Amino acid sequence: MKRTWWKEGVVYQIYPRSFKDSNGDGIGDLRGILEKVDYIASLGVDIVWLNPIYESPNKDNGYDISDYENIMREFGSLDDFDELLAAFHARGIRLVMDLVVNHSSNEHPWFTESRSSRESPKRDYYIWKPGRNGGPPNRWEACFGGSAWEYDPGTGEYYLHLFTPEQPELNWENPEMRHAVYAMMRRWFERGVDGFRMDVITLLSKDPSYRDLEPGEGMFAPTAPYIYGPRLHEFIREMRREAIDGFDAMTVGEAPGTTIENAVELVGEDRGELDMAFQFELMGVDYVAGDKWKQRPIDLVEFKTIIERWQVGMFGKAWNSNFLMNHDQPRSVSRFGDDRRYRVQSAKALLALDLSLCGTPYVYQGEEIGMTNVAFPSIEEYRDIETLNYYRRAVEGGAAPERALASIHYMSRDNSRTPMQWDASRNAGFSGARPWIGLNPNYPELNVERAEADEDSVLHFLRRMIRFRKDHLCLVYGDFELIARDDPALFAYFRDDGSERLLVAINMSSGEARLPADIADARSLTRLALLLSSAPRGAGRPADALMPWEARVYKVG
Ligand code: TEU
Ligand code: CA
Repeated sequence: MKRTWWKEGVVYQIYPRSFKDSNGDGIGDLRGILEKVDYIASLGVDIVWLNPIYESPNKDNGYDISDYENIMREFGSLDDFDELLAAFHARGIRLVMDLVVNHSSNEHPWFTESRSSRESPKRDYYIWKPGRNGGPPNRWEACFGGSAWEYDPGTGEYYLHLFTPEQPELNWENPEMRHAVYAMMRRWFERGVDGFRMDVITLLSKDPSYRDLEPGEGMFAPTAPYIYGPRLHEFIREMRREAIDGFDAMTVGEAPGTTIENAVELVGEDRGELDMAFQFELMGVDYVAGDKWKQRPIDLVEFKTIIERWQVGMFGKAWNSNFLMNHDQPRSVSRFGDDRRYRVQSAKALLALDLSLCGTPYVYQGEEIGMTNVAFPSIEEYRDIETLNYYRRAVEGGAAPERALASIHYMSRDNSRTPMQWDASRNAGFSGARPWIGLNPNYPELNVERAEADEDSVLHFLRRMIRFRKDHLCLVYGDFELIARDDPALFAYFRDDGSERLLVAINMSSGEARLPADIADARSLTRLALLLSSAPRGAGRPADALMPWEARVYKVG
């Protein structure tokens, strides 16, 4: 496969609202990020992805955009943006923005015009339909609860919204609307932006039948009538031709409903569509029947098998994105690690995993210091619309509040949205004012300043692991061969690019894990040269037994 910067780069995802507040209003902003640009560069990352920073009423924290070409007032100005972009570029860091064009805000002028009358020239920028039998046009449900259709008394029709009612779906069947989006994208590229992460990009094309879901067909099932619709690839190819070609750009599609089969089309090398995609199979590993609010214990063999399927299934055909959390997911160390007895060790193990797979690794703000889930004692401290809607529906449906809250403690998106923990000062050094959302109470001992001072911290290990990955491009481009498949604790695999062969061995448990006997025998152990271990320097450790959550990389042969 072609070699390029967005394959070899490591991405750091910043959720601006919670990263750093520079003007004391309790809300993170662009100048706050500017204050931390040297810290970001010190991680060794190459690309920063910013969650949406455009003008928005913030019903869904910026994923409801009312002006695609202006900066959200609370985050700063276009001048601040230009200064931040220049600061990143001066440090060799590229900037990827969040493109949210499956839907806009209901306060976008396009929607105001569209809903003004059935004859409005912008009516067809959105998806309007008459009711059926006195109710919505069909039985589609919105991701955040309730019907996906909102009745507009002004014009006597319903409009479609697959998220909140304040996020009306844009109508991608309308070429004028599409070309307005492409022109906007080109202007961001001309401003110097290096790429886009594309929100729910697999929803752009809907099945013209608008058929109801089949019984048991999940909201984000690959077959859902609003996922991978008949014109999706046509629209994406048109977007690439009209808005992306000609720029040295990176595109990553957030792709609900993606399987390996359809991913190879969406992001296949030379397909002329997207460069890579976020798949959600791994993020559903602890869901029960597709429901994120009903959790089951994670089975490591299943976890390993999902990763193996994507590593092998995409190899040589399409490029993977590897992530263990983002702003929609719980904190990785709490979900996949052991944030009580082995927080530091397991946070390192998870970063070692993310940074030793084939594909572009994504590290989310705070993951570099092993930030954990937060368990706010009451629903009043939560902010995320998805969480608040779930709690209300659950309690109205008869669930005990503490039961609903327990699910929220495990899975709420707010787990990843509490303020970045910079130091032990007030508000963790995030803001001089009361932050828009509560802090994780563990910030006095879990923060960047403390981590900088501890050579065995997650932070220093992340820097080591990123450097190691750059020194061993076998981890970027090499193939993937899983071993010890049924081992319930050990996650071990070979990576080989023809010029180097490495063995990655990670103890994904709080107990002991052993290298497989055939690997650990004296002969083969002598053929293994230990290049890296996440265990504290100088910690004595037996050759074939890994300490709890220890990650090792060996050179083979
Ligand atoms: O998320 C889309 C999506 O799939 C989410 O519904 C996600 O799976 C869910 O929140 C997990 O519980 C994107 C953005 O990442 C998310 O922040 C937005 O809320 C959503 O689209 C609507 O724009
Ligand atoms: Ca601020």
